[in-house]
Order: sequence, then structure tokens, then C-alpha cells
Amino acid sequence: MSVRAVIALGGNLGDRQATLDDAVRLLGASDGVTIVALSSYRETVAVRVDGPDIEAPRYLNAIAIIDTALEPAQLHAHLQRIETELGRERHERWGDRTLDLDLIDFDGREFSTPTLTVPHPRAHERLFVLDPWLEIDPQATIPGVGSVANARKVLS
Ligand code: A4P
Ligand code: MG
Repeated sequence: MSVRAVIALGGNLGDRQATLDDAVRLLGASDGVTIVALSSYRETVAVRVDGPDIEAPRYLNAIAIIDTALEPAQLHAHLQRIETELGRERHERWGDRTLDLDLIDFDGREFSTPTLTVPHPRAHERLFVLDPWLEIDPQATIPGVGSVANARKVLS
């Protein structure tokens, strides 16, 4: 049985478009994953721990909606493998990176483990997540938050 999940893709180093293309290709080629919809790639200002940084390299961000037969932990481990394969190194939190793959929503569930919190705790306050998500699913909702369209309005 498969369920629906939402993945955020982002990167601000290297050939960002090629990296996102490769990430989408690897995600779609994975056992137990089918890509249902992919947003456009959007250039966004980097958000650092202390706020937006117009001096930092800009991100390219996108959202993919998938159907998956994987369990959340399996899917998350798989996303981390794709990050590693495409050259992600972990340095500072919210620092520059070639690729970040976040699990935003998994089947409308709410849970937290030491390594995975779903829905992603910061998704509702990030335009670089909400805008591409609305593009491919205007009716989207975030468990515990409400409609993505409303969350988007609060930010503008
Ligand atoms: N983790 C827990 N829950 C999740 C989840 N739902 N999805 C854990 C993915 N990972 C999750 O992540 C840190 C830890 O979060 C991992 O150990 C994982 O088990 P990370 O990818 O190693 O580091 P990070 O991405 O720097 O940290 P974090 O807190 O996940 O940052 P965010 O919230 O992902 O923000 N600005 C623009 N314009 N566009 C961006 O895409 N991204 C970030 C990263 C900052 N600024 C940005 C963007
Ligand atoms: Mg992350």
C-alpha cells in the first residue's frame, strides 16, 4: 500500500539546477517511490539562523509530491543517501549546501523521533516551501497548522 508524502528540495551551491534535476531523477528511480507532481524551481533568498541573508548565494527550491510504499524512517534514510550521493556535506546548521532534502509531510501524520519530525516543524513559516507546494497542490494542508494557503497568507 502506498501513501502520499511531500519532499522539499533546495540547494545554493554548485550547479543548482543540475543537482535538483539529479535529485528528482534519483528519487523517481527509487524502489517504492513514484513522483506524482513536481513544482517549478524557484530562486529564493537564503534564510540563515538569524534571518534572510541577501549576501549569501541564492537557493533554488522546489517541492515534489510522491506516492511511497516506504515507511517514514526508510524514506528519510533514502533522502539522506541521495543528499550524500550528490555531494552534500554537513557543516553549520542552515549553512550553504549543494542539496537539502526535507520530509515535509508524510500521509498527514504527526510524529517525532530523535531523527525525524513530521510535519517538518518549520515548513509553515517558509515561503520557499509554501509557494512551490501551493503551485502543485492549492488544497494542501499541514497537520496541526491548517491549510497551506492560510499559512502563506499569514506570512505576507
Ligand atoms: N530532521 C528532523 N526532521 C526532519 C525532516 N522532517 N526532514 C533532522 C528532514 N530532516 C529532518 O538536518 C538536520 C537534522 O534534522 C537531521 O539530522 C535530520 O535527522 P540537516 O539536513 O542535516 O541540516 P539542516 O538542513 O541545516 O538543518 P535543518 O534544521 O533541517 O534546516 P532546515 O530547516 O532544513 O533549513 N533558505 C532557502 N532560501 N532555501 C532553503 O531550502 N534551507 C535551510 C535549511 C535554511 N535556509 C534555506 C533553506
Ligand atoms: Mg534539512
